[in-house]
Amino acid sequence: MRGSRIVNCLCGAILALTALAVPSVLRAQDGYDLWLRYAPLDGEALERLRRLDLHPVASDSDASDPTVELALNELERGLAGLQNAPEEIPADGTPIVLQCDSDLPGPSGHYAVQPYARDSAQGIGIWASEPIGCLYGAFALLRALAQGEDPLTLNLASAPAMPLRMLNHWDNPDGHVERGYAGRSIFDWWRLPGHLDQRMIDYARANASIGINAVVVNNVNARAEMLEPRYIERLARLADAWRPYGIRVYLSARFSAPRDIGRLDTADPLEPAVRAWWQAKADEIYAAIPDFGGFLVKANSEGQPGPQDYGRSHADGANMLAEALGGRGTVIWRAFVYSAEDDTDRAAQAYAEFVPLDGQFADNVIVQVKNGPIDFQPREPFHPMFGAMPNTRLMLEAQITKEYLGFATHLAYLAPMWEEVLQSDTGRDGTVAQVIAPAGMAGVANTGSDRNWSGSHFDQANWYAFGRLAWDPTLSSADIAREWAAQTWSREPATLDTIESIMMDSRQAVVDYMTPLGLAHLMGTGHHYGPALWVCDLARPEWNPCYYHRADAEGIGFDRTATGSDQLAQYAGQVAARWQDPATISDDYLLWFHRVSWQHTTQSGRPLWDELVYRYDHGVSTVDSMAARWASLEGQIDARRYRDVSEYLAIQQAEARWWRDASIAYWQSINGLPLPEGSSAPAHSLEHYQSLTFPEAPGDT
Ligand code: GCV
Repeated sequence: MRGSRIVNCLCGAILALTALAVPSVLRAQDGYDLWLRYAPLDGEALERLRRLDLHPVASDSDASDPTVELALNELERGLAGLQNAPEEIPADGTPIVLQCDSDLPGPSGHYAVQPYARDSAQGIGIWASEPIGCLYGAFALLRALAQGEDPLTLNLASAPAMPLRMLNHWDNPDGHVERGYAGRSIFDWWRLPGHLDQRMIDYARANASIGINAVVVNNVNARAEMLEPRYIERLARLADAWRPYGIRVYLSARFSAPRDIGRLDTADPLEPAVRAWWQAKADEIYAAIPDFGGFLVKANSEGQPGPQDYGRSHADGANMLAEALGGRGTVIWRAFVYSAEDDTDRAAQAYAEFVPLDGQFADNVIVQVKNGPIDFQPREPFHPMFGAMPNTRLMLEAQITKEYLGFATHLAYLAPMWEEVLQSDTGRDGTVAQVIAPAGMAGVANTGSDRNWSGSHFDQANWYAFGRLAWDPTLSSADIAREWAAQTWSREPATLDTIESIMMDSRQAVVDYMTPLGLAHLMGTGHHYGPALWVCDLARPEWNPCYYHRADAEGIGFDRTATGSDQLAQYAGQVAARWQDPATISDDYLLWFHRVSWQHTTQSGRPLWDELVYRYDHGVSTVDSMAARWASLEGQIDARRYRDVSEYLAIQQAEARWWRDASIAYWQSINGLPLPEGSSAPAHSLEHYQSLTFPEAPGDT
């Protein structure tokens, strides 16, 4: 032990010399370490930490627990990084005492991190009532230290706001990721269970650091074979590896599995043989994975099988699976449904199908509802199901991967969008955050085999922010941005100001150059890359951009009031009242709920057509300004990541212009209006934009 410490000290000395040559903030980074870099502190924060000479210790009763061991290791690793020192435990100094079986009251995962003084000794305490709370507390302490905070003034008592903080991977067993923009799947089913890739550990650690505690490993467009013994065996290896990080595994289950792999001739949920099949399947899974979380199901949606194939309801289907799991797990049943046969407004269909079933779902069923009623658009009003099913646990589904926001090459920080939804008052049962508190939040993951995990350095912030908001939906998106940036990029206040400002402007910029004023779903068919506003002839009406914008020579927008689809009536009265009148509704939702003339006066005072063009121009100029702000950071951050982001921003600048020009060219072909004074004409003809094809676009189904 003594010998190895000496070696460590020598390594540390070499490291320290290297550090003298290159300031820590400029050391080469490839993004793999995410927000867990623990980059060396400097100045007073470093002095303070060195003076305190912190060292973690666990109480005797906790010491042998694997999760507590992870917490101790993480603290050592973090403290070493922050102090640019070797990873060794000092003999004395100030202890960080982990007490993980305390009687601190609170929900699973809660912790308190505070300094204490006992007799003449001082220390930092991490108190929790179970080991996972200690691990979360350790990460919280390191997060604070990484931002330069003084450990002796910390008071970090915290508890998760909701029990399930979940990632949904749309990863297929062959390694393709549906709507994935970061390479191939991180799950290496081919080499599992024999080989567990280190990435699986690094992934679990990253998730634990932001409180994520549940992972669905496969696509909701599920393959039945994921339920076969060979996959259960592989999943068990992952479950074993992730258990100490507090993560439970879930599977997307294909509803027709009893037929597909079970040799039954039906998957009717009321058929005894089908129920017995699922019961046996659940028992088989629990024999291998005692803490298996449960099933996520996409049923009777976009061609997936479901109970309606047999004339049964969503509740019949969900309750059958719930019975098979029993008290051991949860069925998460998705409410993302819209039907080819149903010609009512797509935005109204999920509510119409699910709200009448309120109270019919078993206790261990959660209904998972997308943030808005269409499909992860750059901006949607909150889904009207939130607050409308008081007797059903509802979970929010957000999309971390940016299917409709420019993929990984556009910088769009999504926390402001999620904050907007979470803070929306449903007018019935509190805010969306309050409605989902008994259940949780799921995020469609943006991870992949790319070295930087998320396809771009800034998309890591969306993974991070998702976890932080699921833990505490009252956090502000700006605070999360700064906290993430300080751990990921630099602690320099001016640099942080710039990065925070870029992030906070980014999502609205995307809304402005893609789908301003409440427009939606104008993206290219299938892959959803780039503008395709002119597509009007696809087989299913609601697959066409024309279905959503409804533009003609007179006007534009989707009338969802009583004179139109009346979908607005699905919201509580006070909410509907806010959006009812085209003269007073926020411009953000104008064309979502109303069809108005091109001359309609918007909240800005400008006529609609002028405002639309203004928004496009504003989106483009915001991206230009984001790129300029980023350029001002050259030399303030490491060269490789600086260049990666610069190149992506250049792509985004070009594509923002493309969106603006193609959209304006199309609208002009419909309304024949001249551009407002000062606005430049599109660079190309409409025919040019219409002729573009993208067979290489990633992430398609
Ligand atoms: C997994 C959208 C996406 C699909 C996705 C679907 C869903 O329609 O384009 O790729 O399928 O949502 O959420 O089920």
